[in-house]
Amino acid sequence: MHDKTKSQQAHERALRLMPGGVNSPVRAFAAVGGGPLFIKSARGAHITDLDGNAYIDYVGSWGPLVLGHADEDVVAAIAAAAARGTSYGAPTEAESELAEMIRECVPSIEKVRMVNSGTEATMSAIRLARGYTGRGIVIKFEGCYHGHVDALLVRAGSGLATFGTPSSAGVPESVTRDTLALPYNDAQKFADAMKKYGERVACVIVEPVAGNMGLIPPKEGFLEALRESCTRHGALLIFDEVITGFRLGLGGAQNLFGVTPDLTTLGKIIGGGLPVGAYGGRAEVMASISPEGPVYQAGTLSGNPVAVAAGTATLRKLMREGFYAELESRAAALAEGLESAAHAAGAETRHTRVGSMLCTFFRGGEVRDFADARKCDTAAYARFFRSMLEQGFYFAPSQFETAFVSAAHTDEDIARTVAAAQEAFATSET
Ligand code: KE4
Repeated sequence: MHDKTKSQQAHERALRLMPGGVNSPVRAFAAVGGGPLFIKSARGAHITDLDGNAYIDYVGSWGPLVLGHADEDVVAAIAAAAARGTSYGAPTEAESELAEMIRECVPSIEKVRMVNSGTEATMSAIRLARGYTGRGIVIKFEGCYHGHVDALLVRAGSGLATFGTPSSAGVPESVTRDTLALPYNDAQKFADAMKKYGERVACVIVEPVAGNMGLIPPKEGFLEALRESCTRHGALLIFDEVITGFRLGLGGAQNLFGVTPDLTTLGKIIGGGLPVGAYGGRAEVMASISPEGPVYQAGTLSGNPVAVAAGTATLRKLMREGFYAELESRAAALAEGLESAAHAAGAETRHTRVGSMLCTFFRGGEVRDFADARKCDTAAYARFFRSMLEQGFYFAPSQFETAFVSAAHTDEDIARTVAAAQEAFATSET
């Protein structure tokens, strides 16, 4: 067993200072048991905890680190920018350079506004949709997570008729009464809702590839159905590409699936591990954003030169010829290895992969939506997670997340991970 004394001591100290001893809930390891690892450092595909235990990392800070940790070019760009001042609260050319790169890679983003997190991006995009259309209803899909935006912290009402009820304390019913949560991948239920409410719908927000209930790809025709109906009813289609943007290719999921949203939200990778979020889309829609238009949105550190430098340095490396092909082949090797390891051990699992995002669901049946995902044997996932951790492999501490492969993962890392999974599936009664 790894010695975790220092992490345990650090957690005891942190518990006296911060709720759960963490600054984001999933980090607390509540879903997998045992206390969280406190990290000392990371480089490439490797992360090291306070006790000196090293792991091959498939969390990658939940998606941003597609290059791996402490990429030397990204670190150098951060240092150089910081030496010129960390924030001016005034525009810089660096923001225009990053905006141009985003627009070049994601042509549907004719204009973009930078913010500091994915949550700010989705919160602002919804306000913009409501302001631009003059409508109130927002449609989202159960199991999709778009950050901790009040209006999106909703539990699906029973059936189609009832609107969302708050899924968090502190969110008043008044804030969620215009939010409708529907089953992901259910084009018929979506069509029924649009038939009933379409003319009152400001926007439909969706993860084009769902990464927050485990990894669930869109079913054939689902995204197209959202696009066609939004166009027909004058609602805006928002692709939340905070995870998939620059993860599934330079053009993200909208390019991969050939469906063009009206607005896109970005985060994670465009900050290269520093806090950058963004929302953008059709210029005529973005013209509603202050100071040009009546929809207010602001941020002290939005587009700050240090975070923008990290994002720009990252995107520049992603544009290298063959980057995604190499990433894809590594991820495919890992996914195939995990699936064959599970099969050999007779484990009841389902495996999904899109690009360098992958997931092992601990259940036998197909996983098409959140209702399916919730049937997973989360105790079996926890046993797998702990076995892999003990062997030196750090997966997400929850069944309802996605594993990420980075450019820093080597063929040897993948092979070692698969060998460890054979052990984990064989011994942890998964
Ligand atoms: P942030 O506010 O955490 O930067 O982004 C919110 C967000 C928006 N949209 C999507 C599709 C997201 O996945 C996220 C945040 N992702 C989670 C992990 N699945 C962040 C991890 C955490 O909450 O600590």
